[in-house]
Amino acid sequence: MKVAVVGATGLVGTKMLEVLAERNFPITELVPVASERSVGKEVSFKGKQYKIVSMADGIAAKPAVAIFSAGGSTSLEWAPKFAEAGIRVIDNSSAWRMDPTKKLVVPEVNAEVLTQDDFIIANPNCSTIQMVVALQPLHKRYGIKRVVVSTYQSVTGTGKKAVDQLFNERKGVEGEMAYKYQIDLNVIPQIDVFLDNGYTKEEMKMVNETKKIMQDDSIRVTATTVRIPVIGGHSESVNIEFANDFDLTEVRNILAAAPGVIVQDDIANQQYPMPLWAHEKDEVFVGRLRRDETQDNTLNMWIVSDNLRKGAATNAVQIAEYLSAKGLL
Ligand code: 2RA
Repeated sequence: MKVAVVGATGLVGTKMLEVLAERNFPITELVPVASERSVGKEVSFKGKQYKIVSMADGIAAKPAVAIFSAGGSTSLEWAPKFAEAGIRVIDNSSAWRMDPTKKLVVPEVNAEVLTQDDFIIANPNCSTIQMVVALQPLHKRYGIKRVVVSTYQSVTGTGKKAVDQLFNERKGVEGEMAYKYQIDLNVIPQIDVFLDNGYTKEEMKMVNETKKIMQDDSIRVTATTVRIPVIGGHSESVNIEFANDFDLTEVRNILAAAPGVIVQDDIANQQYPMPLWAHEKDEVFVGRLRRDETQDNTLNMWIVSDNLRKGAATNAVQIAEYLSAKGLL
């Protein structure tokens, strides 16, 4: 099958190529697509070199699927053109996520919503993906009323410029700033722009996308998203109020059996999820499971996942795998 990767030179695009190769996605030909300034350059995939092509040539190549990670404005302009040519688009930007006519998919949670009519499919925000993978099995069993989440997000979520800023600062070297402030030895309680309600766009993505993916507008979510000087993945402290009481051992067993989840929860041996261990893995790691002793039916947990993988590239490839398995590619 011909597969296009649009934005093939970015952090996520590069990770998409890695994941497609690792998971042996049935590719007969790769069509790397990027902006005009990258056309003609080459990317390596499974030991072969492929020349980067323009958007128009990407469409002309007629891939079965195009996985986009090229920013919202590029996706708004080009995803419809790929779709009109009969190419299914899986888009990693926020452009289509809250469009009521588009599906927002985390395969472990709601893959069943996908149909043959879906030609532009939205990949959720990284911080949302890792949270709903852990929330869904517990929602099914106990019913979630409210979620309070604080995130500790890797600079890789911003992109290469932010990673460079962190390591330049660490080396004491002047360089381009991805953030308004120093990030090394600091945390920045702002991801994306502020909205009229005092929340950031990132925080409202977690609020709104969670409801759409879990198909339950009754779930109340409030979020504080924070950038930290880490590269291995995003971490989240999550407080969940259920409609019903729960048994902690049962919670641990439900999570251990949940698709895409690995429980790392052995405080006697100081075993808990960390970006250090989650980096370059595809699972969502859950630990620090404990009852919130200040409120009935309420659980605290800690969730870590590699935001470039399950938070972006791997989730997108898993959507493509689902489409392929259903004969839709
Ligand atoms: C971030 N979740 O971490 C956003 C976009 N990747 O910056």
